[in-house]
Amino acid sequence: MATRRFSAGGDPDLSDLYKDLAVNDLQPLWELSGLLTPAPRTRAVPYRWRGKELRELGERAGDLVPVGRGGDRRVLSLSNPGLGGTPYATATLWGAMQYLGPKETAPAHRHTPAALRFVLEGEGVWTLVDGDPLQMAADDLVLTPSWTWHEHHIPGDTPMTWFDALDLPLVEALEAVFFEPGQEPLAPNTTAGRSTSERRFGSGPGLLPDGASSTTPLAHSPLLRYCWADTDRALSAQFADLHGEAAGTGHAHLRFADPRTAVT
Ligand code: 1HN
Repeated sequence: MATRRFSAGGDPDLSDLYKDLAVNDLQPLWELSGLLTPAPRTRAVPYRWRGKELRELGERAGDLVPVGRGGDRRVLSLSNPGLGGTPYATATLWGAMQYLGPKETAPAHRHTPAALRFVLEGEGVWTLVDGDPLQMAADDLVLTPSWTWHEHHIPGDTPMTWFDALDLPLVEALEAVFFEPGQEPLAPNTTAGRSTSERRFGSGPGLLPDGASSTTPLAHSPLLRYCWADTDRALSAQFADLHGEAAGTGHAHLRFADPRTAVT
């Protein structure tokens, strides 16, 4: 019997009923409150984690904690003070700072939560996503869709930091988390060329390989790296063009979209 007992207010018949309900793992809706609220209850609070501290603490972890089997990643998760000690930035999103040092490799694995990464500083990391090597440089956006194999490499001498966002809390709430470790990683100093993903789908606006329609059976964008040079150029062009109301706001706005469908 795992259910709550409810007060019958001195009515012996009702008390019997409530006892039997509890024995049968049932709960009376008329005694429950707070299930349906007029508006969503949000537990996460607005909070700021400062980049300076994140970077310093990441570096210290880099000196003390190896990357390898076990944690697999040297990651500091943003733990929202409103969420009672869970390692989550919000009720549905994981946010974290990842630090990888010179000549290090974070081994291959895959999981159902999807990840996106914004590179904060450095260059020279490449991430292998389902066998496709994506270079990561400052301000790039890199996607690691659900259940794709991924591993990170720094063949050179410069450490790198990037921001990881995953839908892990949401997938966990759906009881749909699966994780699988991969093969042993390639040699740490292996370098990589340009990704197939970018060669095929990153040629420019409106340019797609013939036959790559929205019906291509891929549940995620086939473009896995949105490099900052492209984003910067598009933002600058839009900014230069602002007129009327938009000029007053001074904001250029872009959406990262699946190039096949222009849907996020
Ligand atoms: C993960 O796989 C990475 O691959 C980073 O870099 C952060 C946080 C929770 C679960 C898996 C990565 C992660 C993660």
